[in-house]
Amino acid sequence: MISLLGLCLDYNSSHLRGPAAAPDMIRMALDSGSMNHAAENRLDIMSPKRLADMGNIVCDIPETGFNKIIAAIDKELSKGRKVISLGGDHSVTYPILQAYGRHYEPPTIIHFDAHPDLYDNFEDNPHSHASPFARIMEQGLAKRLIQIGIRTINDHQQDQIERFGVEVIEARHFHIDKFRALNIKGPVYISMDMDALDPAFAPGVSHHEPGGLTTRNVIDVLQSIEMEVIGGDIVEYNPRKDIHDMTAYVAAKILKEMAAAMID
Ligand SMILES: [Mn+2]
Repeated sequence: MISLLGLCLDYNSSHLRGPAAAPDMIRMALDSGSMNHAAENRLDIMSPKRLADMGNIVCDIPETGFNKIIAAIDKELSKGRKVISLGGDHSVTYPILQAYGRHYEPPTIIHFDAHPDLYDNFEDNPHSHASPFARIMEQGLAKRLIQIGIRTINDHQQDQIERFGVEVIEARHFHIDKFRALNIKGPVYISMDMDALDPAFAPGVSHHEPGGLTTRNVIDVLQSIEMEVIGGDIVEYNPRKDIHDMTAYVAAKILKEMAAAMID
C-alpha cells in the first residue's frame, strides 16, 4: 500500500519560490479527465487497495518544517506502507530519508536531476535545496547514490561526488543500458527532480537547464527497476513557471510510473 503525501515547502529554494503549490496541481492533472489512472503496465495506481491520498502536510515554517515531514513520513511507514511524496523543493528529501532510516537499512537512491545537489553549504543554508544529498551522504542514509541527468557539475560538486563515491550518469552520456549495467540491489528509493527533464518537456521548474532528459528516458529507467522500491518523491515542480500546466501532467505521468515500480 502506498501513501501519497503533499509537502508544501519551498523556503529552502535559492532562486524562486513555487514548489509548495505543486502537490495540488499534480493531483489536478491526474484527476482532470485528461488522462486515466493506468500505468503503462496496466495497473490502476489510484485503486484504493493500492494507494491512499493522505493529503498535504503544512510544513512552511523553517523552524518546524523538517520535523513535520519526518513525523508524517514516519507515521505512514509505521503502518507498513510505502510513501510517495509530491512537491516541495528538493530539501525535503533529507528529512524524508531520515524517517526512512528509522524503518529500513540505507537504500540505494536513484536520483534524477540536472543538479547534483551536493553543496556542502549553499548561500549560508546547509539545508538549501542545493544541499540535501550532502546531508544524506554524511549521515549514511544511503547505501549508494546514483544520479541521472546531471549537467551542472562544477569543481566543488565534483569534489563532493568523489568524497561521497556518488555514481553519476550525466545527461550527455545517458543511455538506458548504462543504468541497467549498474547491478543495483534493493531496497531502492527514487528522488525525481523535475528539472532532470529538458525544459522543453518540463518548463515548470525554477532552474531551467537545457540539454536534459526526455520524459521517455525517465520512464524507461523507472520501468527497468526490478528491485524493491520503498519510496519516492517528485520535487521542484514550480507551477508559477509552468506553461498551460503541462509540467503538472508530466509529473502526474511520472507519478503513475513511479507507483507502478513500487507495487509488487
Ligand atoms: Mn535540480
